[in-house]
Amino acid sequence: MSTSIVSPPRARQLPRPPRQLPLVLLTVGLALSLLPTSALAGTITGKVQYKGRPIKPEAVVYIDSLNKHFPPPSKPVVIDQVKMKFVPHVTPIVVGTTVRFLNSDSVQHNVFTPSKVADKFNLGTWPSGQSKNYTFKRPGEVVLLCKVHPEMEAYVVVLTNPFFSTTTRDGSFTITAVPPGTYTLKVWHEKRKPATQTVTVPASGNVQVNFNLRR
Ligand SMILES: [Cu+2]
Repeated sequence: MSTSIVSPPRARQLPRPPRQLPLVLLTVGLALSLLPTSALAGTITGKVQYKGRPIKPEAVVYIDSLNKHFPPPSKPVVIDQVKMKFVPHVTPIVVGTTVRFLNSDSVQHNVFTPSKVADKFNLGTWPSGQSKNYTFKRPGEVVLLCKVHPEMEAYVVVLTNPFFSTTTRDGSFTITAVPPGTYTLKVWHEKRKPATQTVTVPASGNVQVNFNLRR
């Protein structure tokens, strides 16, 4: 008895999915057509080499300038001090980003900079497990030093937009979600001269750019 009551609605429901499919396709098509063009984005990949070998230590590859304001991330970027080293050694950030400087060593560390673009800050000296914040307000290269350990050195590269990448051990980099267009792509390295190339990013897909630094 119960099966005879349940069965008819099931039978009626079966043909529905094929009928709904054109409506779904129409909705997806409409949604895609309403997306702003900035939703289209390509990827820049490549390698940075020095005298034919992967660049060491890491370089930063970035789009030089875009006439647009990019808000900094809402959460701080972390630079740690581990085994007497700043980690990471090179940190690219967008203007306005707050960096949280940690100390994970058992000894005390200090963080200061002689760089004017970061107001020659000195955050003081603090023990293991504590941290201090600094917000980088102007673009440029900032060297990080520790008064307790003169051999400690690292870099923050403050950029005007988030389209940047740090090179990996094999010298390769990937900059994702880049709006299509023609840009000036630059390489920053602590010891080598800056390099520049013009790059045209497609609406989707990949463009490859390789750098071979010489000095
Ligand atoms: Cu130190």
